[in-house]
Amino acid sequence: MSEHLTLYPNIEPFSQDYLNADGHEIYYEECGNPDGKPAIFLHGGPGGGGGTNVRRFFNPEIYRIVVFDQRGCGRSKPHGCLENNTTWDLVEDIEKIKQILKIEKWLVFGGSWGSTLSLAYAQRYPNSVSELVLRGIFMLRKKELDWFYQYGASKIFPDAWEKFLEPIDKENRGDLIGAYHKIFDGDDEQKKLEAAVAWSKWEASASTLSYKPEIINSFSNPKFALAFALIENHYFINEGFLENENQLISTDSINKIRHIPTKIIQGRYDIVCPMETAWELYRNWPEAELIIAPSSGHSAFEKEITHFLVSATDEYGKY
Ligand code: STX
Repeated sequence: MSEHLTLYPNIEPFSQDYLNADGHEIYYEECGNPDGKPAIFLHGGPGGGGGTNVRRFFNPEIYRIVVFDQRGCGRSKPHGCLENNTTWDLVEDIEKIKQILKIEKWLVFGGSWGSTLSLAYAQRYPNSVSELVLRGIFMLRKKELDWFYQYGASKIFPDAWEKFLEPIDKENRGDLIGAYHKIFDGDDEQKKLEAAVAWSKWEASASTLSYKPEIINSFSNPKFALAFALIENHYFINEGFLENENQLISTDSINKIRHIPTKIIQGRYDIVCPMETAWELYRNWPEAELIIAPSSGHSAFEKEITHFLVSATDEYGKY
């Protein structure tokens, strides 16, 4: 690709507020054109937070861009709170924010865990969704968790993997998500923090095709790492709070959203969420468009991936 589309310039929100629900204060903001086409950005992790760069995937003159920080992370409070924090709580939060903002339908944009949550939301509220832009597909099935947290990705990033193993005693390494959970659920705050940073750095190390120390550093920030690691681990231990692990990909579920214009954007060399999952989704949903970024990893900020994401919102911005 010779010319890449890049992120739109940074902009400030024109509104910011909190949704109060079940003891959580859930941050949300609007950016761009108040009269524009509504879109919501669903961040990854779970526990990653939205941040200020994700607005930039949308043309601010065309879109009314909504970003929210899922329960317990980013600018939402209490930070790291796992109570009343499930996939279906988040799905209800999204629908409530939509109602508060008097939006009828919106484009739903999500990568990684954001793609999981986008599917869960669209299948629960298909009439709320005008289009889907999904990246780095993750469906939280056992084989996907095993690949990244037990055996698989370890072969490609053995150096980073060694550091991920460090907080866990040798005899407990047969179930790493479980072993991390024991630490996160315990009382040793120092150990918890060290483990959270190790957990978070592992994911950062594998997220980009080439080595990006600045990304690894930002994931090491203790405040970020604690919410990110605790929330991810909580969702994984609970198998995403899904009825069964094929809930999001089953034909019955896809039938509910088959008619929604959808683009699936996937890095060929995504090590966090390998392309097999995107392929299986597309196999069950041929009406969706699958776009493979041929020389990219997982991150939305990989050059090609950013190009395809911006190109997708530009195209859907015409309708
Ligand atoms: N978690 C993948 C995921 O959703 C298994 C994810 N990875 N990194 C992120 O999200 C952030 C960039 C949002 C931190």
